[in-house]
Amino acid sequence: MSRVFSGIQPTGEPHIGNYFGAMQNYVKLGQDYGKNSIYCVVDLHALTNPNAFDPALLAQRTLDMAVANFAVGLDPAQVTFFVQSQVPEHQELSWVLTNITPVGELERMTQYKDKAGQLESVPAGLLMYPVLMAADILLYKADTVPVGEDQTQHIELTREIARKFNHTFGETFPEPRAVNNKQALRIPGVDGHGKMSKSKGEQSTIGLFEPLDSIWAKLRVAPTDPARVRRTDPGDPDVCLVGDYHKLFSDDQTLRTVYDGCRSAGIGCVDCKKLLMTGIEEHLSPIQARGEALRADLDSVRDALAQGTREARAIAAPVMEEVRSKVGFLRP
Ligand code: AQP
Repeated sequence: MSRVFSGIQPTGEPHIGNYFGAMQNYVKLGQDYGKNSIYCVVDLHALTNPNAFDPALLAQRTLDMAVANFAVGLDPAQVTFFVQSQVPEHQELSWVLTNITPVGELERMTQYKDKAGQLESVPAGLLMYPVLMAADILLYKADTVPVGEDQTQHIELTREIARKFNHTFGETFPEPRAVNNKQALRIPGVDGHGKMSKSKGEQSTIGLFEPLDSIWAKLRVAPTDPARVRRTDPGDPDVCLVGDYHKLFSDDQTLRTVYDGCRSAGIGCVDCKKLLMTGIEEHLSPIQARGEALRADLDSVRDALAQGTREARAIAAPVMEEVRSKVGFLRP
């Protein structure tokens, strides 16, 4: 049976990179796979970030992340949506997989090298992050994983871990494949410094629930094609993050206007950014309104998560039992 799995970290307000890179695909796949599309807020993963050591904040962000996913269109009655730490089988499978994963493979993961390079003391959990991610996916025998391009290497490793387990203990897991949104492989940060990322702070992100005036304040000063020194200089929208964002938010006609206008110097960067703001407002306003309605009824969000946990455990428990038997843990 074909299944979808993906997770999102409660490490801050979700941004348009998370939305176009992953969450939009959750909604699309949810329509086709129903309860076999399984999504979770990965709070265990969030602990690999030392900034998450604030118990009240972690719980709040976990709930906020559920709200965000429901606000963009995921229907908890249609899909399976839950919180990772409420299904303990994730950690149990992770431990088993840790023992068939070479440390060298983990040390060469790009995300590990990037994040570890910024820390004075590197938590072991950061190195183990991809093993826990493999456990998340394999626990549901998922074969389809909607993620941004930054996770492709981790999915490759998950495939290797599945192969190794199957080879060692007998055929058990499918080898999952990543599904990307080709338009949003790696959305750049609005500050112009690499990938948009929650952990880089608000200067990097356009938040899904960010007030429009705050988004405009960032966009107004966002770097554009450096070749456009004067208003009369032609530019290249393909090397401009505003051009990248237009591809996500603007209709075909606006896209043509700004692309042709930039190349011919017929439109200035400020006007180009104003047109982008119109698209952003059209996209984000309904999401923000749904978010507000959900926040006014958090009890129903909690109920939906509790139901999601029951549904997830109903799938995870027999798979974990199969793993325990295959590995040779004495059964009662
Ligand atoms: N800039 C991006 N462009 C496209 N996709 C992105 N994703 C994240 N940033 C971009 C995708 O969003 C999903 C959820 O991400 P995550 O929260 O689990 O972790 P992440 O990839 O590490 O995202 P962040 O925002 O950069 O979080 P922090 O800073 O907390 O680590 C994933 O599918 C990811 O690919």
